[in-house]
Amino acid sequence: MNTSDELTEPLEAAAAILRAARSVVVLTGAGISAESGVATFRDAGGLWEGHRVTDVATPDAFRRDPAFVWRFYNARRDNLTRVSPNPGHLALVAMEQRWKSAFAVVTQNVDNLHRVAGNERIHELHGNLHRTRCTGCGVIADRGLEPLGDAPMCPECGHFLRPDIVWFNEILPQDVWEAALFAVHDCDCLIVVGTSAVVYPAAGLIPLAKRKTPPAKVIEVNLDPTLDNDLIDVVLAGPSGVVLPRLMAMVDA
Ligand code: BV8
Ligand code: ZN
Repeated sequence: MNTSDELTEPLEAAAAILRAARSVVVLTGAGISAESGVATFRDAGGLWEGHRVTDVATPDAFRRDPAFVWRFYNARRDNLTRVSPNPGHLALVAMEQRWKSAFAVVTQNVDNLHRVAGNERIHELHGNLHRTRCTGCGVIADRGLEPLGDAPMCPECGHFLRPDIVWFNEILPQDVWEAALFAVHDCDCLIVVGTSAVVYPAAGLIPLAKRKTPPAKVIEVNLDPTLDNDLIDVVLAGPSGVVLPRLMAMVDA
């Protein structure tokens, strides 16, 4: 029984935008994985509450104490062995099935949950906890979630391995960034899910979507919406694991 509530009206507006959309991009942040049991960064109890960014998420931190940084990332990799995609992730798979090659996920997340859920066109702006990168020869390896210890070495050249994660003050992988820019330039609807939108250049994709010609319609899905409303056409306030499935159900209703 479809009880109408305070979300019904904005959901209907968002569903109408999606029905008219030729191409859709979804920009996701840690909030989409919160209901799977993956800690966000800036919420209460978030990752940045227990750790200083400068101790665990910068190149200097790794140079200073690689074992300490590996312990931080291994704890998050270990947590991923116990989590799975939630209905919010699965709604994005349904979107990709509907819009096919005119759909892309651009994610800031490094938890691999969009891939596990079944999305294929995924642009991972900040890397992936499943991958290591060698500080010597640069080889990138998918190591899944196997335990790596706090000083993994490259089997090819013997140098230290690092997580294949973009740390602060590091540039994003250029091919991924360009693909994300292209997707947002081409979209006529951008859905922003579960991000505080404070980290650049990822957050810059939102004003880009609004300022390009023709501008895209922008929908924000957030438990605690914060984006300034001249960028956002429709705000869907609620947990993405509830909101996104309801949105997709309305699009095809
Ligand atoms: C670069 C990897 C330059 C680590 C990450 C001053 C001003 C502006 C910019 C800067 C500045 N000083 C420095 C900069 C640049 C800096 C930056 O943007 N800093 C900000 C913080 C001030 N950016 C960089 O350094 C980038 N590189 O600029 O390089 C350069 C150029 C040329 C040559 C050399 C260098 C690199 C940025 C990448 C950093 N790496 N992650 C790791 O993951 O371990 S960023 C980190 O934050 C994560 O990737 C995360 O994805 C990202 C954003 O966080 P969110 O995903 O938004 O998560 P958050 O917790 O913040 O928010 C959660 C949201 O979900 C909330 O809104 C909440 O309400 C909502 N929510 C919660 N539950 C739910 C929910 N929503 C729906 N449903 C729910 N259930
Ligand atoms: Zn190597």
